[in-house]
Amino acid sequence: MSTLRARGRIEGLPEWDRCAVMGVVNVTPDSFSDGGRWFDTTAAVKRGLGLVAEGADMVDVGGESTRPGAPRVDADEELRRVIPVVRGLASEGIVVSVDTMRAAVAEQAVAAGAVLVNDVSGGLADPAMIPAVAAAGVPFVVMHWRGFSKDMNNRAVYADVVAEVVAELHARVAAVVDGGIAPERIVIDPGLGFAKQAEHDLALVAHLSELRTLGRPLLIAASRKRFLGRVLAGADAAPPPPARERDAATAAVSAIAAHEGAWAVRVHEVRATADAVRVARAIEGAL
Ligand code: PMM
Repeated sequence: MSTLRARGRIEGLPEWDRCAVMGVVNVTPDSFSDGGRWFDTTAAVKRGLGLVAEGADMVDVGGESTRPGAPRVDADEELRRVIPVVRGLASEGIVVSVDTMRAAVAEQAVAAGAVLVNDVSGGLADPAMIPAVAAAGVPFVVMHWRGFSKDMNNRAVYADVVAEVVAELHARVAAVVDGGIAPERIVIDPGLGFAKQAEHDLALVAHLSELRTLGRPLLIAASRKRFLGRVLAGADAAPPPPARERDAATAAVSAIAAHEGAWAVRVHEVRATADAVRVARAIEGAL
């Protein structure tokens, strides 16, 4: 089977002949890696358009920071941040994903033109999410998640992180299908950095083929995350570089993920990753 076919396709989304690039627009004052930079509608829409111009295939719009320790934002504020940006980008013909744990935000985002719901809790945070996505008939990202950001690091305890993440994702996919979302519309994501230490993230990236045994397209979101900071800091307790200096490292993961058959990678800076997935595609074509 070719990698292209193995990468999987998702009902309701365009099909790309390589790993797709999801650019990130965080409409938040406090996101882990780009917080505050796109915290107004006009700037956020412009940013999304810029990401597409640089080679993004879709844009993920979020209004709630999930950095470790982050408090929750209230639903009205999240709607106020996200919906106009979704509407603005969708009206330009962009494939828009909404990054939210709230059913109400997902529903209104779909009404505003979003075609994919990216829920970092995989439907666990809001019991209304799965029925809402099932009713909307849009694809759904099921990420591996063990609890809200404020204390998720306490849950980063694994005997075998790869086996446990695979088993927990398997259970979530079953629950999501039970809830009425078609299997052909489900994307899975190991949730790098969510209830995970650097060694857990590295082990998951090293074993993407095991995640692919779940039989669903795989989204990988390594962009600027702490584990890359840890790798770049080196061994002698030097401080990690700030998030914005982790884009080359992010592109390295993008190349690896594309080579391993990931369906898409989610990144804050698109240019290098757009090149990486195209190089991976060309190499695949030469096999
Ligand atoms: N990570 C963040 C936000 N949304 N969505 C998915 N599907 N997977 C992730 O790993 C993920 C996500 C946190 O990153 P950011 O706040 O730096 O964008």
